[in-house]
Amino acid sequence: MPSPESTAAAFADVHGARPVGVWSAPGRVNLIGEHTDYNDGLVFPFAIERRTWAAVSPRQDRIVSVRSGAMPDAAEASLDALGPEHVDGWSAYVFGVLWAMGERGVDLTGRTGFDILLTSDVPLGAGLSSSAAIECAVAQAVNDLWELGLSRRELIYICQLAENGAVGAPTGNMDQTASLMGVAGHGVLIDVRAETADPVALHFGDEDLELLVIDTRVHHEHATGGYGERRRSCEDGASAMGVGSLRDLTEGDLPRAAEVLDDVTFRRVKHVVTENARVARTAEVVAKDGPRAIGDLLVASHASMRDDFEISVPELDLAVETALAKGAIGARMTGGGFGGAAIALIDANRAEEVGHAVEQAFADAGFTAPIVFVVNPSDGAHRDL
Ligand code: GAF
Repeated sequence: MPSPESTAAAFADVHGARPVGVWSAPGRVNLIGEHTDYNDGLVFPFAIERRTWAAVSPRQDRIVSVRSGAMPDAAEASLDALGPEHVDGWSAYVFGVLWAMGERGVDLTGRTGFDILLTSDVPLGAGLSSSAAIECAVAQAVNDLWELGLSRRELIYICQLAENGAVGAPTGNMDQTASLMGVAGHGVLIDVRAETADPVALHFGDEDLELLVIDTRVHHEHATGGYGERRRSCEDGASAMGVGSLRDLTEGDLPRAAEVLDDVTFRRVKHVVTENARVARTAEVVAKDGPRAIGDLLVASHASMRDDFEISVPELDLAVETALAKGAIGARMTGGGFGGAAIALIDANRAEEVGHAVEQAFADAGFTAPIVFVVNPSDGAHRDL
């Protein structure tokens, strides 16, 4: 597993000197609130202990040179040519952040570039925001090195713009918010419209609970495919209902929505409206009655994504059903869908049994073996060395 020190050592091996600093940012799990962020809604993720580290030193010229432990060849771009038309591939996450800084008003003229080396233990394509972890680690590093003094809120928007504009994935900003605002032991209750991100204690450990991630290894891409299509359905639904965004609707509007909208658009809208209500309820319940009381909300969220938003896949459904059958308090798919991971909230002493049961169920169904691991709510982006 990489660490700040191993990342600095890898940098020194390549560049012949230690980096001036190492920064890191985490992946995230979303506890509840899916496809609500780009609808101005409510989301309740937490940062996980799996992180991306960025070892960085300034250069004398205008080149940004990026190496990753996974891909040893350096990718290079000039600070004069960082836009989406100049960069592609995984390094777009890095160059995209610098481009987005320029788009949001950071003056890039007269600045010098960097050498960056990245390491990570956030699994790729598992729906745990490996991309946001890269963006946020780099944004934090550049903010410090160039002494920009940008707020975490501004870094969220910069990293979201990198994802939308440079990588081309039409996402909201849940992932970047969780990665930048995470607090150990807490979920981050995000109200996208109000631009707030408040820590809420989760108390999993105090209640002898663990949060299992079941990575189905069905890979998903948000730059292509169903994610953008779902987003357009939400925008069409809001417009047909005469509101600026689905955040303006409540469950009381659903009977009218059923009359106004076609069946598919109605079910997309229903998911988002009911999911916002479930997020608000989850935050209330976890604070008042503790995490054991949120199971039904997690289960209802999964059903809504499976039946109304239609973003689950058989592997995610099987992971959820098996975990629940083995006594999980709640379980649901997490992230954008069409693959990726499910989560299960479970008594710590049953976690291993549940993991084995899911592996067996996948083998019986002829699915690729899943990867099952525990995650803990962790701190957001920071400087390590
Ligand atoms: C992905 C996106 F990046 C987020 O912005 C969010 O929309 C999520 O899917 C679905 O809730 O992680």
